[in-house]
Amino acid sequence: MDSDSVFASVVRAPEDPILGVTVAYNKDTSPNKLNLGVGAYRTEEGKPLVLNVVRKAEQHLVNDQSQIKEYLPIVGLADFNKLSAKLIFGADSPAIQQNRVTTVQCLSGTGSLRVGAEFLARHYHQLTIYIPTPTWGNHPKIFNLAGLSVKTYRYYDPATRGLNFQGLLEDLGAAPSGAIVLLHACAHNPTGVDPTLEQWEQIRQLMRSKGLLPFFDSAYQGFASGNLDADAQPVRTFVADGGECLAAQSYAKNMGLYGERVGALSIVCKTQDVASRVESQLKLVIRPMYSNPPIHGASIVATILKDGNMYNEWTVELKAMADRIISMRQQLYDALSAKGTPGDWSHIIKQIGMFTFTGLNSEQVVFMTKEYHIYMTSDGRISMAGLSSKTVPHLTDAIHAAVTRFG
Ligand code: PLA
Repeated sequence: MDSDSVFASVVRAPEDPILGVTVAYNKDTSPNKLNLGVGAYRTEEGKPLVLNVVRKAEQHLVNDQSQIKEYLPIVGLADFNKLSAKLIFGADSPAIQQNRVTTVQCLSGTGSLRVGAEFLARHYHQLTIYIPTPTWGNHPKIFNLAGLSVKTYRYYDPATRGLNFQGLLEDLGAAPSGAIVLLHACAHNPTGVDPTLEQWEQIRQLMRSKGLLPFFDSAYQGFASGNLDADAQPVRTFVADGGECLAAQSYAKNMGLYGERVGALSIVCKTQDVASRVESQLKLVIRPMYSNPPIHGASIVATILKDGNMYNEWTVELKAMADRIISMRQQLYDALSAKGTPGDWSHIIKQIGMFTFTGLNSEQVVFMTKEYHIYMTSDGRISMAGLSSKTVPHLTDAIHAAVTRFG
């Protein structure tokens, strides 16, 4: 009997708003079903992709008898950490050369955000973090659980389907001095709307003048433009001014290492001495949480990043993924235009990165899932990486029917 259980009063929790979409998709038996929920790259054939260069690195690791399975240090694989900092801050970054960056290997982007947030909750004087509206749904949960208090700043303007730059400047301008600000480094999720470099420069000046602390979430480096350096440019301008910041990196998307859970947290400090004390405290955050990070994924990344040929091969494969997404944007836009679907759909080709924030409302989303077996998050976000030339017509029909019916 249920009532005999000591857990009898546990109520059923709702599915996760993003990962729950995949759960629902998996239960659907329709041959036409299409999962545009989670941001996971698919090939033109709709299949998950393991990069050739990743296979190569794994082969290399398997053949290398010196590879062992000992515990890593609490901060992770040293090579991986160094190379990850170089990847985001640039090979010639003065902050790296001056040894004032500490980088610790964490459990992908999520784990890096969580470790960074717990460190801030313990050691930073301002416990408020500002996140954009909207943002990735896990952000407020991660920061709240780490002990930070979450406030929002305006970001997206539904009327223009672009950036509410004025609102952003007003809200950050009104934030208390020293507050933490979460910034999507590129390819903003879910909106696909990024500031221009000129706007980034204004944001940087405002934040530095008020002493706001930037915390970059870099989950899509290389996925916005297809170029790793171009996508890291906003972060690099914040480091170039000599100020401090945090950055959480994920290799889930750009190396397709989703399930390996490989990422890094870097904290750029004013001096080498501060950086080394910060690192000593990061170890105290990590040790009781999961002790030390897993070795395999980080070894794959380090193998690729330190070998010139493999690195180049990676950039080519990464660009191919970014290009396929960009071509999906064009194909979907062209198909909706050809069909004469009511409304302006130009945001599909203007937005950047993995997602299109379609503007479809929750009623239209429910309809498309029920009638067309197309799965997406209820805010109308679709993963362009889940689309292919073959499925564009089906999605076009569904959007057309949804906006005609519930316009
Ligand atoms: N930050 C942002 C902005 C993200 O979009 C995601 C993943 C992460 C961090 C964390 O990724 P990681 O821990 O796997 O490195 N967002 C996905 C998946 C792709 C998810 O929700 O977990 C999404 O569909 O939004």
